[in-house]
Amino acid sequence: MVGLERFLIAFLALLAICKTPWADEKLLDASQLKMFVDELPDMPKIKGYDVVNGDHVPKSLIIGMFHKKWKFHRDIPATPVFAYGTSRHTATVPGPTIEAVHGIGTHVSWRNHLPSKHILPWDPTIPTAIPSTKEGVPTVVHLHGGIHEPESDGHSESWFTRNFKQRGPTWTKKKYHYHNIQHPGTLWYHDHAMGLTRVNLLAGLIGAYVIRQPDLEVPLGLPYDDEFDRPLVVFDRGFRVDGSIFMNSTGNNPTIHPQWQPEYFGDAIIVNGKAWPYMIVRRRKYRFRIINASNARFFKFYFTDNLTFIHVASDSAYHERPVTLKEMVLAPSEIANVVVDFSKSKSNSAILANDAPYPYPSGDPVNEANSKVMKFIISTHHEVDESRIPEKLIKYPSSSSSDASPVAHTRYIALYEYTSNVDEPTHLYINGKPYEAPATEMPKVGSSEIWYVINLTEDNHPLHIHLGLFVVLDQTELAKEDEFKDCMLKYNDAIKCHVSKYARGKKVLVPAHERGWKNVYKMMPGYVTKILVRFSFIHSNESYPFDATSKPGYVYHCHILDHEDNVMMRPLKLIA
Ligand SMILES: [Cu+2]
Repeated sequence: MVGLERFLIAFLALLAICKTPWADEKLLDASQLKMFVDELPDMPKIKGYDVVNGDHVPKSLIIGMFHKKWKFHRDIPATPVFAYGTSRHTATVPGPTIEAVHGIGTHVSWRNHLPSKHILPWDPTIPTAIPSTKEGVPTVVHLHGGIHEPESDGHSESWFTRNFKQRGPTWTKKKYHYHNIQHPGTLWYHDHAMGLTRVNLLAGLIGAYVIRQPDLEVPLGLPYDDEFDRPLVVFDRGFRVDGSIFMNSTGNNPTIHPQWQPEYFGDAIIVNGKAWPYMIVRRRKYRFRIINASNARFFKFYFTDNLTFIHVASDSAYHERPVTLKEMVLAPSEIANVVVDFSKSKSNSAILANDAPYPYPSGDPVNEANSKVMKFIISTHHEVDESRIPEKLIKYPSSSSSDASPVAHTRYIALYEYTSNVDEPTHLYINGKPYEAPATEMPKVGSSEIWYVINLTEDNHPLHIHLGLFVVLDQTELAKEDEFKDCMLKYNDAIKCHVSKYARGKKVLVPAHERGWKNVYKMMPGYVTKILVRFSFIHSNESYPFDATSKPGYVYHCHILDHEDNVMMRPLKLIA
């Protein structure tokens, strides 16, 4: 036996030596990193307005994209990133938080200072922004949740490279105009360049944007100042031992798409630019604006002790009433605005944890690394907390189907995934159409529509609509899904395939905290999700003060960035 053991040890040692050239020895094992060693940073704040004689007035900002290094963790060497900031020196990952005021316009000149080559591998075989000179990194900024003109919406083909040297086919202007006349709430800005969104965000082009309306919000009594009202931008990343971001360079179907893979996941969970940070908090209420800025990872957040989330707003809009939750699922790009009352904690620390399988909902269970998000270290000192949770928040007109304006149009939006002969995904389409096919969704400015989103894939897709907000009405399982799918693959026509005959399965109630206005929602696999979409302001029902019908128009898409890039995205053209 001793001989056999010795043989086994020698064999395993040999295997370990031989293994290194095949395995990517340069990958950093996230489970080896110590958690909660970096303090949670607060990103720099930039005011999107000026104050003149006590009045708020519009402001012009210049924000650049810079190539620099960023420390994600005490023990990870500095990582090459692309970062937003007012200078290379002050640029951060995520970028600065822009604070706007309701009614006061913010103008931003987004400037590309990026190098001639990307820091991450990308795939020219999917529809991609490629400069004619093949030099430079195409970028274009989208303000997610913003209600503004098409020229400032960051259309995927309005990209530009360093110093605007190369410009995409729909590029129109250098300075974007954000009206900020919509309801107050949390938004975020991020890159949206055609076919490069997944790599540009992975590189770091992400930031929070808050629209405040103090006359409406201060009376609510919620935590509202810099110290107790904090954005938490959360995403997952993989690293190499040299500190660089790991992104695969070989696709699942390398002969079809050399690099593209259907979902990106990393094991390190980053909050405000630090892996598993800690935050020292006082024994009182804090408000967190949690933005899931991951490419593909869903989070099911919960606390490891008795703490709860008091959910006050979803995506960009408040709900009518607060909802107390033990756990909440956030898809990529979804935002939860929650209050956490640390005075309710029975201990001196709490861990914000995650339990969402990846891909969601039927992928791998979480592991030791990606099941933790951050740690709160709670002061033992009891204090008087003046902030409160009001019984009622903000009620917007038309937040349910019954009191909505008449529905102008009903649409069927089918989500498809296609696979190769080795059963690996090759691409995903909406309504069986490539992005370049002429616009088929052409809502009227000021109208409401009902969309039935039919998910014929095995994954949950967070569908995001630019410009419009929507209310999720219900989710109904498809009975005999295979039969229906066969018909859809043949005719690609939900009415011809009698969708109403199949959408008769289990009904899933929309959770209370997700019944308000949203700009992105989780479309369950094998279900039909019915949404009411509104193309006017939700707080006033008024139409837009800009021409929403102008070029280059808007888009709607899946917010799993790897899906969006290949190409679960369609044009959205508003008409008068
Ligand atoms: Cu998707």
